[in-house]
Parts: sequence; structure tokens; C-alpha cells
Amino acid sequence: MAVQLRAAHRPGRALAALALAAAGGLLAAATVGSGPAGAAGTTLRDLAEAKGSYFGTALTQSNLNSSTITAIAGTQFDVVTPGNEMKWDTTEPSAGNFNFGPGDQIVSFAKAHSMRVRGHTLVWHSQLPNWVSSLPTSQVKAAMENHITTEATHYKGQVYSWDVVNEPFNEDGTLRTDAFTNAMGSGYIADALRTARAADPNAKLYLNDYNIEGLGAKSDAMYQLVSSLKQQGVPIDGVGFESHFIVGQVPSSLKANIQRFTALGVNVAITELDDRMPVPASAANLAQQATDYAYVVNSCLAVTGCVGVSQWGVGDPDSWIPDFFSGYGAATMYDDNYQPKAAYNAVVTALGGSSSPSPSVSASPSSSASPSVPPTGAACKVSTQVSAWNTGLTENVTITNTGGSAVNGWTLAFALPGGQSVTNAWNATVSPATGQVGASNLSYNAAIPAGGSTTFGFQANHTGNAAAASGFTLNGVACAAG
Ligand code: 9MR
Repeated sequence: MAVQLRAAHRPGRALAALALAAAGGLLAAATVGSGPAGAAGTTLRDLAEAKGSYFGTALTQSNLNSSTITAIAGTQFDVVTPGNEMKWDTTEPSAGNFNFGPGDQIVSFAKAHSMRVRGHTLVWHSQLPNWVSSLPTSQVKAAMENHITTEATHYKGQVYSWDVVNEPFNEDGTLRTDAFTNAMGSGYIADALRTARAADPNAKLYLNDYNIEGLGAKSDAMYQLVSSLKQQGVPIDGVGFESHFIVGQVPSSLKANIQRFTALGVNVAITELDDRMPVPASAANLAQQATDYAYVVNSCLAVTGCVGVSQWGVGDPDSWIPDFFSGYGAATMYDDNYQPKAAYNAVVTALGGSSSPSPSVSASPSSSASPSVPPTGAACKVSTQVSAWNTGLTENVTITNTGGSAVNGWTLAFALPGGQSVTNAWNATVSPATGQVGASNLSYNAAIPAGGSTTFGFQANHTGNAAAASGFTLNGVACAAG
């Protein structure tokens, strides 16, 4: 499905192709980029599992009606968190009347696709039906315990973990005032955890919150709470870092913060990852998002006890962000058409995946060019578009075939300015990372019809010179600028 590329992966092939170009203009371009899927597999879940981790998503009941969403969810992800279906307003809309139908549907989907379920959530101030908030304080404890016991018992053996208490803190680290603190003070948290453990002894019990991903007052408060719960012998297995980030603002202390929590003897999970930006999304922000996603995944992988990463939703169209943050969106790894974005490719790389296209892409008949049918040189023009920031850039390169016949299989050779180093690419393999570089077609874009164009792109680090590449030759024939 997605094409993920790492410049360093096939230097041999690309160098060979460039040598051929120098020798006579005949390239084995079609062999480049059509290699087998990565050894560990090509889906996020396969790659994560190979590292002893997981990659999850959130799904709502309505998402299950979209074959596009379910196709991606069922193949790419191995953990599902119900977006709304296990929350109190759905599961117990009036006192003692339980409705597990919607949650059960999510569980069925998970089972059918060998996914684990993160139960979300038993006790939360939000999406809490009015009848709970209206109870006399003397009745809240019993209502809470009954709710936890009934729901956790219903899902016993079917959920891998529970977010037992969700979002208990204010931004300054004080405990949020809600029906539960009003009735029980801070003790409601320990009580909720104990009640959940009694109902489902095998479920991992989590506290989950946002803006606790980096060091700061709120994460300090969570840290103190977990530390104190552990000291008291209260059952707690993990802390969920929701991770609703803004592009370019992922806290640099993320890994250190994960480490200090795991040092308390609990797991950490990245539970609701997304990374929003103003829309329409700029190329620079999409590139930064890729960096951010990779950083988050790498931070989790680097710490034993960080068990996995879940994204909140599958793709940009089903993300909660545009509804809650006006003018923002593009927060997930899949774009408006559910095509994988640079963030997806960056995550594949972070998970140790290869730069190969998926097997179905490799097998596509469009990979008709083969080493025994050398591509022909062609008249061409090339245009470039660079979006740069202080240390990096993305560059899109459009090749137009200005000759009279189709090109079948291509390598575009060009010079990168000094200091630029390619970190990843899309719609082509690009290698080597620096200097004189070759970009070669993938199986699905080998053909450029006469008069037609194709675009590929890459991300690069730079040390001050963010100029576009230059000196383009297509299959050994110099191209005009255009
Ligand atoms: O994705 C959920 C969205 O559909 C709901 O409208 C929203 C209501 O609060 O809750 C969303 O999920 C939240 C999650 O349960 C807890 N952390 C923040 C998530 C985004 O708001």
C-alpha cells in the first residue's frame, strides 16, 4: 500500500544504475524500488510486533460502516480503542441500565482482525450522563463501583487494558473537580482501580491523560499520584500519554518522561496520538509531522516498559481534530483520501521497516519495464518545489516527458547542494543520500506517457543551503528546467 523509502537502503543498486547511465545511457531502472517487502513485514502492526510492541488505532461504531477505514484498521493496526462506545454515557445512560451493544461491535471487529482492545474509559468527568453528576454525593461511590464492576465484568477477558480513570488532572496539576472528587476526594482513583482489578484481574489498569507527555506540572502530578498509588499497593499497571500534539511541538522531554514513569514500575502507552496543523496542510508541516511521528515512536521503542503507540483514529477524515480545533486538521498518518502520508512512511522507518512498496504494488502490471527491456532516454523537463525550514526541507520534483514516445522505467539523476542529505522519499527510490543522486521509479509509476508528467519527492536535512537540486538527466538525457 504505502511506499516507504530510505535513501541508504539500496545504494548498490542506485550506484549500479548511475554507472550504467554513465556507460551508455541504458539503465536497469525498473529493478530499483520493486524489491520484496521488508523482512519484518510491511504493515505497522507487523513491524511493531516484530519489535515486541503494537500499533493501535481508535475506531467508532460509525467507522465500522466505512470499508475504507476498516480495511486499513484491520490490516495496519493490532490494537483498537473504542472512540466513544465504552464511555459511561453510552454504556449506562440511565442508572442501572447498561448498553454494551456499540462496544461489543468494536470488540467483534477486533476479534475478527486479531486485534487487542484498550478499554476506554470507566471513569471520566466528560461523556458522563447527567444522572451521575446529579446524584447526591453520598451515592456517587456506589454508582461508580457498580458501573466499573458491571462494565469490566461484561468485557472481562475481552479487553487487554482499561483506562480506568481518564483525564483526572487540571493543567496546573491540581485534581479536577468533578462528581467523583466532590464525593470522594482524591481517593476515588484508588477505589476505581481496586474495583476494576476485582472485576477483571487480568486487565492492565491505566490512568490516562493529555498534556502529561513532557515534563511539567501536570505530568509531575501524575507521577506523584502513580508513585503514591504504588506505595499504597493500589493496583496500577500503566499510564496513558494521550499525545494530542501540535506539529513541531512534541515535547523534547518525552523520552525522559516515559523513563521516569517506567522507573516507578508501571508501563507507559502512547494512547491517542495525533499531530495537528493548520489546514490546508503545507509541505513543510507534513514533513515536520513525519519527524514528529517518528520521534514519538522512537521515544517509545527506546524505553522498555513503553508498550506501544495508538493513533486516535485512522485517517484525517475520521479524526476528531477539525471538529474541536477550528482551522486545524491533517493530524493523522492518512490523508483525506486515506493515502499514507509522510508520517506513515516515517513510522515504518522508525519501526525498522524497509523502503519497499507493498507486495500488491510490486506485483502490479505497471512494473512492465524489466532489466531485459532497457528504458529509452527521453526529452524531458523538470520542475522543483522546495519547502524549507531551519534544518530541513522537502522537495517535490515533477518530470515531464516532452518526447514523442512513452518512457517506461526511469532514473532521474541530479546533484544535491552541499550539506543536503536525503532522509526519506516518496514515489521514487532516492540514493545515495548526498551528492550526485539517482531517483528511480517504483513499479506503479514506471511509465510516463508522451506529454505526461510524474512527481516524486524527498525530505532532506540541510546545513544552511536549502536550494533545489539541479543538473537533471532522465535516463541519461539532460532535461530542460521547467
Ligand atoms: O474521539 C472522541 C470524540 O468522538 C468525542 O466527541 C470526544 C468527546 O469528548 O471524545 C473523543 O475522544 C477523546 C478521548 O475519549 C479522551 N481523550 C481526548 C479524546 C479527544 O477528545
